[in-house]
Amino acid sequence: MKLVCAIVQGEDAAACVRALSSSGISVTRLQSTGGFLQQGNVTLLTGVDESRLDQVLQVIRENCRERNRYLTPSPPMVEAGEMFMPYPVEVQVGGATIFVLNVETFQRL
Ligand code: 2BA
Repeated sequence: MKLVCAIVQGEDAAACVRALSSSGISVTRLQSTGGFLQQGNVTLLTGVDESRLDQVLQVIRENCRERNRYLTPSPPMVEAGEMFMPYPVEVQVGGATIFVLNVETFQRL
């Protein structure tokens, strides 16, 4: 068995969960926050038999897309009379960041 941890953008999460559930794949949705942008994202946890791993990855691929986000740098210390123009920096956030882990044991009590 494999555990798929997929970090996806909030906008894609609902469609992704719907598509997984309607394919008969169990999924848990956790609210999370990206360390770099400090913006909300969603972590999906899915435990599946290895034979369905490709299907899970395909569903995620079909429902998540890349977007550009903007990060406004925080102002540095400036001397009196100096000015800081905080130009936003463009960052590409991927469709999904996916980790696939081997599951040692799986129990439903
Ligand atoms: P964030 O950490 O908020 O990162 C958002 C996007 O900012 C990243 O998109 C990447 O394009 C950029 N970025 C991240 N760290 C950077 C840095 N130190 N310098 C410059 N640019 C940086 P993605 O790579 O698609 O990642 C989307 C989200 O997936 C991340 O949100 C984070 O929550 C998660 N993630 C990505 N890689 C991870 C990893 N190795 N371990 C754990 N979580 C990860």
